[in-house]
Amino acid sequence: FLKGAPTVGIVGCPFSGGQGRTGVDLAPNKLISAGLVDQLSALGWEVHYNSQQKYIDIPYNPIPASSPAAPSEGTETFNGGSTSGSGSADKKIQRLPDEDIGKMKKPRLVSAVNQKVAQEVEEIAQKGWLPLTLGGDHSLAMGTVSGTKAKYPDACLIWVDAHADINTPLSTDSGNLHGCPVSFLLGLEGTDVSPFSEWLKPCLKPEEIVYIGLRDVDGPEKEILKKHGIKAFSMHHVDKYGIGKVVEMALDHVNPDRSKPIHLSYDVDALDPIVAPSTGTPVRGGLTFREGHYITEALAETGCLVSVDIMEVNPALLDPSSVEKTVAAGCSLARASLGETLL
Ligand code: HAR
Ligand code: MN
Ligand code: MN
Ligand code: MN
Repeated sequence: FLKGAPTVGIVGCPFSGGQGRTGVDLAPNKLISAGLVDQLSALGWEVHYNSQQKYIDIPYNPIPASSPAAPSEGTETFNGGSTSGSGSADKKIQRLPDEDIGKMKKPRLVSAVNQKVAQEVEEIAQKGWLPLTLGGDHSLAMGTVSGTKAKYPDACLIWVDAHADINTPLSTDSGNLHGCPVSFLLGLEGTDVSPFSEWLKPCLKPEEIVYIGLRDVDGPEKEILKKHGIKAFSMHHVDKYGIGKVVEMALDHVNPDRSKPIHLSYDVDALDPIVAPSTGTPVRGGLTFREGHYITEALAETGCLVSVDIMEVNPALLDPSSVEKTVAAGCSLARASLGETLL
């Protein structure tokens, strides 16, 4: 599906507004500092990397409401571009309040950021390049999958995660939109809501998604999965069949002839917390290092991967050695997805 010499466009998304903990916005810079660009070049990819300035003019406060620095009311000027490299970091921008809409937290910010991400991912995909999106929290998949689908309408989605992220604005308990991206992509009940509905069109059918790694799924999410007949391989299935068989069955479901483009959305909390401890919502009993990497290797082997997300690394959590492990896992998952061969 990709054109010309293999080229990857890295989309750094320093964004944490889809959940309540700061730090996940530091991940793109950490993954790049760990040497990801050179590592992918060494695999034979031409690598393009953006400047991460795309959120600079979004007029909503990216600081979590619980933070002492957050405005309590009205508007204020705020030093935008929290993780910018240089130059415009001191540009002052008006920040507007972003009140909850129903249960949804920071809906305007999440929507505006994802609209930009969708555009950037689509632009890269339209060139025949592979967008590699570095989150940031998993709400960003609203944008990444929309962008991929704009170029490849028949793309299927493989979602590797401890969580199903399929709550709707009606079913969510937490109100955190990183628990909801899949419901928006599917256009489930309650997702046709402003401001998302102004740009986010349902682009995914229930039979086009498959999950691997689930082990913390909310009650209402289980109902949704059942109601729409969505295929999911939980850790129970990984234990029962082994990861090799699970990936084969997952592909047989969404891509029986191995002929469709594949978008891989990888939440590092799918990995066991021993392997990837520095993440916002760790859940014990996850994928081993090898199981986690096998998935990416097997998908690379299909030659159908057209878009990859590496999400939810949070370098602000736990001790330096945990952070290093988690960042290294993020980098190696990206390399394996882009065809790093073991032998
Ligand atoms: N299901 C819970 C909620 O909706 C927690 C989900 C999110 N955690 C993630 N996403 N890291 O995969 O809030
Ligand atoms: Mn997730
Ligand atoms: Mn998760
Ligand atoms: Mn939960």
